[in-house]
Amino acid sequence: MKYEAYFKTFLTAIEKQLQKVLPPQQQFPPVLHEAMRYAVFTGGKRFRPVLTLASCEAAGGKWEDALIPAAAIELIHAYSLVHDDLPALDNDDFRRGQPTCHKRFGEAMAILAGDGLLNLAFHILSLPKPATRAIALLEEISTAAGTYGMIGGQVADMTASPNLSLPMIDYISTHKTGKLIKASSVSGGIVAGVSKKKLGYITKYGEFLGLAFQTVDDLQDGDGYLRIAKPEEMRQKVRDLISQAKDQIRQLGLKTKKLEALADFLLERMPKTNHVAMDR
Ligand code: GRG
Repeated sequence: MKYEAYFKTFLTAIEKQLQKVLPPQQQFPPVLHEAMRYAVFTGGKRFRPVLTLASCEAAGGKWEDALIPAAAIELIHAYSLVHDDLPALDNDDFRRGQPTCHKRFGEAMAILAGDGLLNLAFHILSLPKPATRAIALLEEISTAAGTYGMIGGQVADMTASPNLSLPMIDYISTHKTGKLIKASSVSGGIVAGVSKKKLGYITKYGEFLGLAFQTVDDLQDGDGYLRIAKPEEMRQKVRDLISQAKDQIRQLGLKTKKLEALADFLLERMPKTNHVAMDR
């Protein structure tokens, strides 16, 4: 079964939640909200929020209770893409087959739309009850998105020497991409109120999955690990990471099928042939 069909219920609920939390397009000042909505609703697999809902369910919670952190993480992901595409960073004209946010709305508006998305994410994260749950989510997600996570990884990537070492690529991959994916999984566990031991399995699952996600991206782009390793080595690394992720999650012993399927969908996305620029 295809990803979209398998996760149809989750994907529909995530779209509904995102529609609910984003200001309506007509809300003053309308251009800002149009740009924010453009960044969120022009495609995207919703991998991270699906992971949050599936993790909550696997941890014994009601997945509907995890819709707020799921939406918040997707808002943060959308902001990171808007800012990453800016001329000062990657300078990309297209994202998901459409003009990037700054190409459509101008640079200043794209910066502000990204800021709006990030702040909206933390606003909605303050809402879950009891307040201790909101605080745990805020701590996990702000750490993953900030200096100790995505931003740190992005800066390490920008400032690394061209002769990247393995520890540096590990740092970049686990921080730029891995931490937010780990936080997506952990947030589901937090909402379910899972034990410390079980949260440990969910955390490890998220870490393995996050690194596999970035390595698949490297195989698609011929970048990152592919700068120092052969594609077949990296394909084997992805298979190992997926298998380690599944080993962790099976120890939860509850409804783990969706998390296992999510790991398998990632494996299916791995290119079977070498990236042209990196063929060796
Ligand atoms: C500029 C604040 C800031 C952060 C930059 C995450 C990031 C850090 C930059 C995005 C660029 C990038 C390609 C990162 C690698 C992670 C990755 C593969 C992102 C794409 O995620 P998908 O595949 O995208 O989930 P969709 O379109 O499905 O939402």
